[in-house]
Amino acid sequence: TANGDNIKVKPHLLTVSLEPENQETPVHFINEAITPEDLFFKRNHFSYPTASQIPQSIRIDGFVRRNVDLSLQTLRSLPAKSLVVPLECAGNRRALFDPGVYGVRWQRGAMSQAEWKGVSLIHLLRLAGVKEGAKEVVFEGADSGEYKGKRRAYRRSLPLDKALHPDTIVAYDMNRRPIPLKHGYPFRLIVPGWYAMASVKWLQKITVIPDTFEGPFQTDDYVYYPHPESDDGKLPVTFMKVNSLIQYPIDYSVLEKGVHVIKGWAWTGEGTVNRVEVSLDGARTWKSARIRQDASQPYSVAMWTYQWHAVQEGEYTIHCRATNSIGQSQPVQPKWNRLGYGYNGIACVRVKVG
Ligand code: MTE
Ligand code: MO
Repeated sequence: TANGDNIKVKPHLLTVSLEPENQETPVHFINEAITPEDLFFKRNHFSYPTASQIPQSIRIDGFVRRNVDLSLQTLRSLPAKSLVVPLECAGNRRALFDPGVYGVRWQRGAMSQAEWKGVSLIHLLRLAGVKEGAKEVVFEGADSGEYKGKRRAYRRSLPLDKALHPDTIVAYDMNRRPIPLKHGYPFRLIVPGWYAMASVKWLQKITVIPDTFEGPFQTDDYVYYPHPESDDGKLPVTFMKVNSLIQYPIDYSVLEKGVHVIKGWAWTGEGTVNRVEVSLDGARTWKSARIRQDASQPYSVAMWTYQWHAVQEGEYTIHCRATNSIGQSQPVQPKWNRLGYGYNGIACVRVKVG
């Protein structure tokens, strides 16, 4: 039985741009649920913060009873929570949109998964005392630079209910070690279920506000614009869409006749993955795959497998399709949008048997 674990390759991060540094994970070669640090994708809007810009503490201010400064030591002394959470860039697979769109030309690897440990944001906000009438919480990273003609910091907001969800955490560990510099050391917001633009790295300021936040990374970018020119019908990018990928076999490979364990990942930002189907006949008929997911980690990517008896020589197109517990499934063609977010079209690989 072949399942790809025996393929002798040493994968590497694929550089999409050097400055700022944007790199894809070789998703096909990650055999575990956790992506090792050296293969974790990177997505940056600016240069990395310099040593003197790295935050020493997090300030909580705005519409609160008292301002609070939290050091790493204080955070580590508070009750901790560990969650396995995938980060997927909203622009993952943008290069697959047809007609094409502008933006970083991500293929399939603008996603990775880690175990994040930190403190629930709600505990920290309680220390500051959120005032009645608060509406959103704004998160500021320590990185900044020129963006559309102005000097900008990376800032994003969350509606109060998402900010107060106990699984929204301020993380300090990634895969049981301090978060690496490039992934947000020393503090990073983790927003399970949302596309990764929400998970602000190098978190230095948390500001509670009584109105709605506007900013280039909130109300210009990370917005679905359904039309090529007008802004009509625009919607903010929030939850990850239900999605999946095939890790084995690899596109364009030749397989020996026999049993092959087709495998891959499936994930969703809302609900849980409750079905993965595989097609071996060009998406005409579908069969259920076996899903393996740790019940204690509801946000984790689900690993799926399907035993294929490849008895007939020939060329095959293998598709996979995931469905979540609220009945959403992957489309053949996802909704086109001007900035190319949320691509979750059904994926396929083409192989030859014999
Ligand atoms: N946080 C800050 N401070 N600056 C950024 O540019 N990029 C966001 C998010 N958080 C970003 C950020 C986006 S769009 C993504 S996809 C993820 O970080 C990427 O996280 P990673 O580089 O750890 O993979
Ligand atoms: Mo992103």
